[in-house]
Amino acid sequence: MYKCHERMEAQEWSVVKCFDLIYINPEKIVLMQSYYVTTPIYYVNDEPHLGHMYTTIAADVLARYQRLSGKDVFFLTGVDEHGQKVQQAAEKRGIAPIELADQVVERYQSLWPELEISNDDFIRTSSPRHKAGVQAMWRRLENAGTIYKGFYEDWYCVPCEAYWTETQLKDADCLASDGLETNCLESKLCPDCKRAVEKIQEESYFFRLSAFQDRLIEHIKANPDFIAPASRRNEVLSFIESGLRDLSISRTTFSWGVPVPGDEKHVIYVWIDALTNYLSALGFPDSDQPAHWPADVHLIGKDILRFHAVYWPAMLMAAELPLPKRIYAHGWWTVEGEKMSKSRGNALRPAELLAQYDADVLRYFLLREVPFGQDGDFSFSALKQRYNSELANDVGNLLNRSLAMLNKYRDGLLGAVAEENEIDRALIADAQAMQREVADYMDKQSFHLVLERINAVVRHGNRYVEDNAPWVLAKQGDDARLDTVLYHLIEMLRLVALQLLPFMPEKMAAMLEQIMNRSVTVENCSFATDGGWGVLAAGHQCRKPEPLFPRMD
Ligand code: ME8
Repeated sequence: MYKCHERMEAQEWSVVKCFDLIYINPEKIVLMQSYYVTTPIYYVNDEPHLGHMYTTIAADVLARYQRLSGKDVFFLTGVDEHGQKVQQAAEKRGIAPIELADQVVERYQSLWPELEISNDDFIRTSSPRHKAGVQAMWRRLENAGTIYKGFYEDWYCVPCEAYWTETQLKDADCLASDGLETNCLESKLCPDCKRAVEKIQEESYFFRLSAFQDRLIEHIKANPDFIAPASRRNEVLSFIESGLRDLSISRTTFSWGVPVPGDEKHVIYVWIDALTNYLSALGFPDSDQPAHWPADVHLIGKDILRFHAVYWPAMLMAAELPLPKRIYAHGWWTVEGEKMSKSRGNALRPAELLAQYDADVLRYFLLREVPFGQDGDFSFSALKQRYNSELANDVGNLLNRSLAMLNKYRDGLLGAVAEENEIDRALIADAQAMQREVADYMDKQSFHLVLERINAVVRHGNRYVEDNAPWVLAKQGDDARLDTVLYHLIEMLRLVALQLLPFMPEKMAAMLEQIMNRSVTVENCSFATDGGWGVLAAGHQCRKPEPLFPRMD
């Protein structure tokens, strides 16, 4: 597998430049565009919660959508096992950090299939392949002259694994992130999480972050889509413009991490370690130009934007590697109006949710309820309301009544389309426009707009039923018009299910199976083969309706 621009002559390159990958086998040359999507790697000091589910589901939807679009997708998730926070959590439990990591990794690895997460790889930062990647990254930074030894004397927030200067600390705010009082007279608080920071005084290696200030500003300004949403981009720009200090990138006062090559009493700063996962999972350093790099999108939460949009691009610039195309910072969930926290004991756990709702319903709700990028509130009443109105009443009901009529009047057989009228053409045009608009929204990670747009077609379908009243046509014996109406309904529902497939893989595969009368898998389904209007032929047999979304009481 080669990156085409490296191996091809200029003239050939101009022909294929929209493709990132070229597969060469003796029979044929297949051009496929690469799509690389990542989630953050999650700390193993705590078990998975709603926030972890959210990013991973969003990444999964993108991965599934791009697979259906015919791209060569690589979807990565994993866990962040090193650092002081994990070491302290393990000490608290009286176990070794690796034992804690092994336990928590198991929780993630068993959770993701339950949520239908289709990741192509799962990276652990304790794995030899990752450690080799991190040490190689360190050497690259060192060889580029961007690392020097010094002494760090300032503040550190263990929960955020972040360094702070005295002036950045906000000791005026005495409310911790979980709303509990902290002793702010005695302790300095982290500006981000509002928990106590600790003073560090130790020998440390530094990364010349300050040297990249101008290039970072230039890159962000020249690439308006690099950081999304736009409000986050402005935040990052003003952070950089206020002046970057060199970054301490090693610690000597604990040992749970990747040793600095050639100076093993230092462990590499956990964020340098963690960020490198996006490359180590692709085979870096063995594969110097990993096939899927650069990433198309790193999905992250808003709290870890600085690490991804400042430190990571600067590291890549120093290492002379391409930058990711986009960093998207989503918002945070509260639960029933309250901030989730361990101390309040209200962190919403996936097991609790999956005991009550199908994974598909949770996936739909999380991406529908709140615009990606904004904060939002998770409430059981909102979930039930959306489910009943959009899934049970709209799409579920339309599928049921359409298939029920087709079975009642036509034994489940699609008839030929007679003359198409204005109403039919409007429905077709709407379904086709939906596909194009969904593609645009997907490119911008605007999941709620995708779902809103699909729902608009479903509502159009429900109006189409009312306007055409197939039961009247059946009574009148107007077979030609009845066949035409039923065909348009079923074909429209098929396209709706196809667009919803990345969001609700199980339910929509079931919906497509009822319509297409065959099993639907990643291998036998794509936008190219199934995305056009009119794929179903006259005489096609549909199945009997089986309700997908029974109403919730
Ligand atoms: O930050 N709503 O890991 P992590 C939405 N290891 N998202 C939330 C949330 C909430 N209430 N609470 C947390 C780390 N998150 C690092 C990442 S990547 C190289 C290293 C999100 O387990 C949070 O925004 O603490 C973050 O994106 C993610 O959970 C992982 O958090």
